[in-house]
Parts: sequence; structure tokens; C-alpha cells
Amino acid sequence: MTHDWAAQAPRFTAKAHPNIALVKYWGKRDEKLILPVAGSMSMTLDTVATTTTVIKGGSADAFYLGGELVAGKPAAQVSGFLDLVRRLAGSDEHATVISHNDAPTAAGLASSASGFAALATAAAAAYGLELNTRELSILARQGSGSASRSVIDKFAVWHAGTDSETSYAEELSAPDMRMIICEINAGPKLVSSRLGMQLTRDTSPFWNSWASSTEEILQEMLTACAADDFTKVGEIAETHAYRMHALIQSSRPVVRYLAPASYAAFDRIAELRRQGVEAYGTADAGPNVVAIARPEDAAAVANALQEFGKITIAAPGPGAHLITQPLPLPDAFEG
Ligand code: 2P0
Repeated sequence: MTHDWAAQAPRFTAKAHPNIALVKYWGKRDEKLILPVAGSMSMTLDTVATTTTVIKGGSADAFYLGGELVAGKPAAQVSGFLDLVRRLAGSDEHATVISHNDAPTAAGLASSASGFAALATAAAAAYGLELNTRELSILARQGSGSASRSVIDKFAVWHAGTDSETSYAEELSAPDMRMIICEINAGPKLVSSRLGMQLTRDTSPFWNSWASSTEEILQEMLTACAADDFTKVGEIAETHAYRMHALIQSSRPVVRYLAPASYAAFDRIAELRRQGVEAYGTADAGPNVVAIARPEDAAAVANALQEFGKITIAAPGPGAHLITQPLPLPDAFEG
């Protein structure tokens, strides 16, 4: 079957990468607008991307991921995000969204960050919105909090802000570094970040001090970045990662993302430090461990961690951006 409208309509395509936080985002003060309880700071990766093409038209919104038509909650989230874009553009036109992730969606490599950063960028272009980087970050944030940071090149600070207009990410300069990502396979994630955050907020006795201490540590991180102090940046990042996992483990019922092998990898990183290779560890809402090191130490750190899982070395990468080559219509395209 041919679908003339889709074959002839302009296609807008964007590419975005995941990011890994050095000061973590964990918890919202506004669920609908996705306003965080505290600011955060991250590095956008130059590895694994999400590519997304948006085509306006058709009789309903449709979302294809990896060539397959997606139904249920993920499709509703994409459609809900398109509603935001339509409201800004004053449009009621539907759209087809075609997306491809280089990394498997369940690999715990922040696919919602790259996903919504790419979707925001492509959809804004498709609906004719002329957004600056700040406005694009605000838009992406409303799809997934961490997506606000994947809009930004290299290193980003996401300001908690006082309302939607002031809660956005922007670039900051930070010491050059590599992230050595160690994929520790411990089965599927049992609790999504979104639900984990809600549970922590509702049940942890440490919640209020988490929010206030994160703002404080973010200020320390910004000072360390401004001073180009890699040691301080690494030390703060590792401390904050442990704090986030301690907080999460104080939920009721308990949630624990780190696996025994994750702790072993953290121990290996500490051992490297004792041996004179300056590396620090962090981990998101899953068992994978990410080491931070100076560029010249990345190969040694990768070598030391390879026994724990598949290794990828990432450098600071570009924020979400438009590209000229659209994804093709999938075979499953229904029009
Ligand atoms: C972060 N994470 O700062 C933290 C560390 C996971 C652990 O941002 O509900 O997928 O879509 O705003 O952005 C994961 O949270 O959550 C996350 P939503 P998101 O990278």
C-alpha cells in the first residue's frame, strides 16, 4: 500500500545521545511539568544515539520504534508530548514518529533522555517552532527530566528553577574526561526511574535532606568545574552516586538497583585510585557502573573493568541536533 501523504510530506530528523549525571536527578516537585527537587549536572555522551524522524499528517499519531509500531503507554507518552508541541505551535495536525535507538532500550543507558531530546528537536522543527537551546531544553524536560540535559553539548547543568520557564539545562565547561561504561548484566530493571523516584519521595525518611544536600553539592560541583579540578569533580560525583543509591535503598518496600558485581566494580575503581590511576565511579537506576577518568587513563580503566561486563568508552558528545538524512518509513508503516 502506498501512503502518498507520508511519501510526499517533509521529514524532520534529529539525533541525540544519552547523558550520565555527575550530580544526580532523583525526584520531582511537580510531576506534570517535571520540575526536579534539585538541580543536576551531566556529561552528554558521544556514543549510542537515538535518531528520530517526525512527519506531520495522517489521521492519528503513530510511533514506530526499531521498525515496529508501538502501542500502549510509550505510544501515549509520545502522543502526549506531541500535544505539548501542538499547543506551542497552535496546530491540531497529527504526526508519525519514527525512532531508532543504537543501544537496546532496556540497557539502562538513559534511553528516555536521548529519546525525548531527539523527539523534542525533530517535532519542534516539524511543527515550525523556532526554539532556542533553552526553550528546547524546557520542552524536552517535559518528556523526561534527564532529556533536558541531552539537548546540551558536552557538559550540562540543569537548574531546578522556580517554575517551568526557569527549569532548563545549559552548557558549562568542565574538566575533559572520559566515561568508561561497564554494562553489568543483572537482568531487567524491576522498578522504573519514574516509579522509583515516587516511592523514594513517599517513603524515605531521608527525603528532605536529599533534596537540600543535592543543591549544596551541585554548587560545589559548579565551583570544581569552574576551577577545572578533575579530582574534586570525580570525588563529588562518586559521593553523590553513593548517596543516591543509599537514599533509594531507604525506600519502603526497598528498591535496590546495584548488583553485587556493581559493588565489585566500584571496589575495583577504588583500588585503581590506590594504584595511582585516578578514576571515580557512578551508577544510575540500574546495575551498570560508569567510571570517570582523565582521557589519558581511559584505556587502563577500561582494561581493569572488563571482567565485569561489556565496556564502552565515551567522550563528551554533541547535544540534540537536526540532521538531513531521515529514517525511512518502516515496513510496518500503516499510514
Ligand atoms: C540522572 N536518572 O540524573 C538520574 C540518575 C536516573 C538515576 O534522570 O521521570 O528517565 O522521565 O523525569 O529522566 C532518570 O530519570 O525520569 C534519571 P523522568 P528520567 O540521570
